[in-house]
Amino acid sequence: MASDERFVFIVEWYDAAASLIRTYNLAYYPKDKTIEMVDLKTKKLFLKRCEYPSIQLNDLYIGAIATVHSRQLKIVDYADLFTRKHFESSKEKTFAMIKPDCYQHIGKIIDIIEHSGFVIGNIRMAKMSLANAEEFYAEHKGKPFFTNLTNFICSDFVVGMELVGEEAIARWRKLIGPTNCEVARKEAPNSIRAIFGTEGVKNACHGSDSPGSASREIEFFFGEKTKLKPTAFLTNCTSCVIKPHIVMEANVGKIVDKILSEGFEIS
Ligand code: 3AN
Repeated sequence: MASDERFVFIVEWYDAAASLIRTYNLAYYPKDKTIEMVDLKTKKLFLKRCEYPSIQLNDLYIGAIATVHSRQLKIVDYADLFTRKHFESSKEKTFAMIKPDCYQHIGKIIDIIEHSGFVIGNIRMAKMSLANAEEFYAEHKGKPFFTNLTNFICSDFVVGMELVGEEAIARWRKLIGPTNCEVARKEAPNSIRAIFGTEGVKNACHGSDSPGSASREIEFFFGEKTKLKPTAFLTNCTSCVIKPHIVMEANVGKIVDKILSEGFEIS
């Protein structure tokens, strides 16, 4: 690693007091794990180069939120060609979905994801309507399993995730295994579908099959125009906040699993 190597991103911070969005360059120096910020409007140093252990290289990608001194900074772009080349060659996004048959295993599946080199860039629960499910699986319209599949997908909660990592699309598909769970149990016994799936339709998880599908499916779930409704019951509930160190230590799945195995529902 070159001693002066640094990755620079353009980040935005919404300054509520002034009601405006401020933009900065956020530089990360891998050698000594330090960061530095420059205000893009005034061109002045905003944060002197310093150690900032809660930000690691894995946390830096387009769309991520980096919290620096209580400011939530949204990473919106690369600030130089070196950074763009480095990140675009290695990082990819995919869309993963835990299907209704695996509600009870959400924590276990998140745990597998956390320990397989992915960053969970975004996650939400959804209860699809039939129209949502038919739109999501539009490419399968007319196939013999389409009605079964769409009825099943809207039968209960699903969890959608944007996964970020090297070759995320291919790696997530390998991790979930063959479509048919019986085939998965024979050919890829450690895959998620082999372990948690039942048959063809009830096969535990979904994974995008191409960069185009990944963008479309991420937009479908997380885009501003998403048609998916919030799922929170808001009655007889409590709120659980999983703190950042748990995310960094890849222990979110274990906590979710504990919550579900204690008999709580997550809405
Ligand atoms: P995959 O999810 O493995 O990429 P696709 O995209 O061919 O598979 O199919 C989408 C979903 O449709 C599958 N996850 C599965 O739930 C269902 N499906 C696909 N093929 C069959 C089949 N032959 N019988 C029943 N369900 C199927």
